[in-house]
Parts: sequence; C-alpha cells; structure tokens
Amino acid sequence: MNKKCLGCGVELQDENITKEGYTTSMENDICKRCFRLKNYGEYQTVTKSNEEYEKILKEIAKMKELVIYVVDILNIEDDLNEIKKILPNNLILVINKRDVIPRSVKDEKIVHYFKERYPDFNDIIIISSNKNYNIDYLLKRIKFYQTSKNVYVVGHTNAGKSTLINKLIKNYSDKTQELTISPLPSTTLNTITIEINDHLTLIDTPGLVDGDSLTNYIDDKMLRKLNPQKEIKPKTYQLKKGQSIIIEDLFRLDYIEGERNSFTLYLSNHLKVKRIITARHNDLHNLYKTSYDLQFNKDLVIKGMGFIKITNRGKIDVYMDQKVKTFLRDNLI
Ligand SMILES: Nc1nc2c(ncn2[C@@H]2O[C@H](COP(=O)(O)OP(=O)(O)OP(=O)(O)O)[C@@H](O)[C@H]2O)c(=O)[nH]1
Ligand SMILES: [Mg+2]
Repeated sequence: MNKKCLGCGVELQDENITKEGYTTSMENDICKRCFRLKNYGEYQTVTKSNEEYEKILKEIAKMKELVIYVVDILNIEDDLNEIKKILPNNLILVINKRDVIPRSVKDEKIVHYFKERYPDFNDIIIISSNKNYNIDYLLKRIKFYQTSKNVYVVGHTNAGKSTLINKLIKNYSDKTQELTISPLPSTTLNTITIEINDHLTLIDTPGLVDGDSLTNYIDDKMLRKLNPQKEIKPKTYQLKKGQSIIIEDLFRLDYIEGERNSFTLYLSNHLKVKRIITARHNDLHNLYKTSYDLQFNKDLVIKGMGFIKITNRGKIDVYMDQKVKTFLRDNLI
C-alpha cells in the first residue's frame, strides 16, 4: 500500500512539488503542506470537490457502522436531516464548539432544541473538542451505539472532526499521532484510520465543502478573525426602523419595518460591527439583497459567520455576497 500522510490522509509522493502530497523524502510521515501548517501556521488552500465526499459517504452507508456527525454550533445547516437521507447507519449528532457559546446558556437547552427537531438521530451530544468538554460522555455513547470496532467521523469542513479525533487519541490511546487541523476549509484530504484501542478504530474523513459558506470567499486573515477561539460576548443592538447594522465589509442588515427591536449578534468578538442610519450610508448596498419577514424570536443565520437573534416581528433587508446563504430559524438561545 502507498504511504499516506498521517496529518491529512493524502498519498505521499516525492516527485512533483506542485502536486498534492509532496514531501521532500518518503521517510517523512507528513506532507509538506501539513508540515508547514503545523510548524509555521502557513496555509495553503486546497480546493476540493464534493464528489469524493459523496463517494466516501456511499461507502460508509454500505458498512452499516456507527457514524458520528460533527457540526459547528455556529454553523449548523438549516436541515440536519439531509445526512439521514444518505446514511442509514446509527448516527450520533455531535454539536461541537460549545466553548464559543456563553456559559450562561444551558447545555440542556441546546440539546433539547435539536432533539425536538431531529428525533431520528440515535443521540445528540454537545461537546467542545478544544476544551476537552464532554468527551468522556461522548465515548460512553459511542460504546453504546457502535456495531463494530469502526466508527466514522463525518461532517462539513471546519466542524472540528480532526480536532475531536486528536482529543480522543490523546485521552484514550497511547499513540502520538496528531491530525492536521486549521481554520481553513479542506484540511483533511482523505480518510485516515486511527486505532484508538482494541475496541475502537476511528476513521476521519474530509469534510463536505459548504459552497454557500462565507469561509470559501474570504482571505486567511479574515478567516482567522471569523473563527472564534473564545467565548462569544454577544452584542445587542436595539434598532428602530431606519437603522442598520454593518459587519466588517461583509454584511449589512437594514431594519425596514417594525417596532423597536432587539438584535443580538453571536459572532467572533474580533469582527467589527457598526450601527448606522440607513438613509445616510449606502455602504454594501451593491451586494446581493434578500428580504425577510420576521416572526417573533427568530435567528438569522449567516453561513460561516454566526447568527443574529431577533426578538420582534418586522421586515429586514440583508446584503451579502450572493454565494453566501442566509436563512431564518427558530431562535436557538
Ligand atoms: N472554539 C472552538 N474551535 C474549535 C473546536 N474544535 C475545532 N475548532 C477549530 O475549528 C477549526 C477547524 O478544525 P478542524 O479539526 O481542522 O476541522 P475539520 O472538521 O477536521 O475540517 P476539515 O478537515 O477541513 O474537514 C480549527 O480552527 C479548530 O481550532 C472547539 O471545540 N472550539
Ligand atoms: Mg479535518
């Protein structure tokens, strides 16, 4: 069998520096890209197609083994049932990055929210891979639902799959292998099999690329800013109609119609936000516009960035890159 990079799973080769998997010597365990990422934090973007992801999922579907579906709490899709259509396997939904949501919010509240809407998952568990939070409990539930040694870890890119597996390696195995992680999409390039112990083998997979997430359309610097590593301090703005919120030069929200309303932003603390009078500034009005009719207690989700909790009814116009999806859901918090 050809040698694979222990960081990202790509097949190693020492012949073509411009191609994936290049390493200066076949003696090395990781490719040049992983080496530079791990040692210098230097990013080299790889554009991945979703074809491979779909192929991998189809294989997993045939196996009937337990699957852990990891999602980023700030970037949960509008329909989590999509995965069930592809995978008939036992499925545990793992909501990762608990640490970015304020501590005052109860875990039970978040878990209940998803259990109510998605009763078909075998279990729903909230964790923080970074903080090693609830990982013991997750392992217990894995043991409960696994149908063989093998357990697959799937999800969208950047959800934190590899970070989670690194924690499981560290906590429960005597291995020193460390998977490559980064705030950039498509860090893991191929499946990677890691034997944790005699009863558990984890298989990391490349993430599904969200074509409609902001993370695909911004540079490294903004990506790092966007990716919260600390607890979010939500910012609340009381807006009257005729007022607007602008986030960096990426997003604009105009409050068009309604009573005085409360907008609470759950986004990385590093993002610059300003409130303006709608009529006085035309900034970002050149971006793609979507209009929403708000009911009580909704979240406006901005894929890849976070969400805005809006308490009252009203009308808003949202301006954003056309490729990035926004949608409304019942409020989470
Ligand atoms: N705040 C926070 N960040 C996390 C957590 N877990 C992962 N991250 C961050 O999320 C980013 C993506 O993590 P990865 O583990 O590379 O994600 P992945 O799902 O393996 O991504 P792909 O390999 O691209 O599919 C990194 O910047 C991690 O540091 C967490 O529990 N909390
Ligand atoms: Mg990964």
